[in-house]
Amino acid sequence: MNPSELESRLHDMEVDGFTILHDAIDEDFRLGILNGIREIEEQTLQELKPGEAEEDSSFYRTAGILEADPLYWDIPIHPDVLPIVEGVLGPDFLLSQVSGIDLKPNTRNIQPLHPDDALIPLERPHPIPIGCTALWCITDFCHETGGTRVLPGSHKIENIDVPWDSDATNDLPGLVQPEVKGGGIIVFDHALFHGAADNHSDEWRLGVQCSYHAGWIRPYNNHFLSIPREHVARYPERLADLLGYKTYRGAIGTITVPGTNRYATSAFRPPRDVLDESIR
Ligand SMILES: O=C(O)CCC(=O)C(=O)O
Repeated sequence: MNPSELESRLHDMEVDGFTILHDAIDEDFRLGILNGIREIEEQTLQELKPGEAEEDSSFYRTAGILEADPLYWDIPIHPDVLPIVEGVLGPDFLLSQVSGIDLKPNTRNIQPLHPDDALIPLERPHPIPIGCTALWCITDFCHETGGTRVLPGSHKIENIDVPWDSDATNDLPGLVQPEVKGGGIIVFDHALFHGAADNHSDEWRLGVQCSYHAGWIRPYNNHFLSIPREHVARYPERLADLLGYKTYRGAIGTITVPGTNRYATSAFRPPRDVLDESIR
């Protein structure tokens, strides 16, 4: 990406809270991701729980894909995405999570508008960006297929004036649903209000959500690399918690393994599980 394009992309990120890279994914790579994630879905989809019907869920989430196949390693390091993310988050930003999100066809898949940093207890608007998502459109994203809706400029507002989970969010003035062909990438600030929409088409709509957060959102020491897990397994539980073997509110700091779940959940495990394994 040349410097003037980068400048214009960073201007979009600053003003609108998002930018769209059309035709950014090599076609063979796009097809590899499409077929690969569908294969993981087939192989790892969780069994229905007692009383649960397939119709109860509206999309599949496939987590842990970096460990599923080296094919996916190029997703977080896309050469056009990285400078945009660095321009927004600063140096040494980190990968937060990578997962597939596959919307079922002809289903009410609408997702409440939300910012991806909703769990971060900082007042909005944030003084500086906390994270960015690169949403890879593996199939076409548009009105028909349930393409992501975004509220331009909403990363800079204190809040939207309707409850996040109400249908009223669908009528917010200024809400747009950009048309992005399979092969495009939507990069947005985590504070931007956005959400998937109903897929009215006969095809599944696959995206890959690749999220990054600012490099300073971590402890000074890297305890996971500094202290062998087998040793931590003998530490007092409270100390292990402090080292990071406990999630933040059950959601931040989870373990992911390749796997597909229904709804919006992933194959997440709390980190304490690995300590139990170490003791066994
Ligand atoms: O798949 C989409 O269109 C958006 C997904 C999303 O925003 C989320 O799962 O947090």
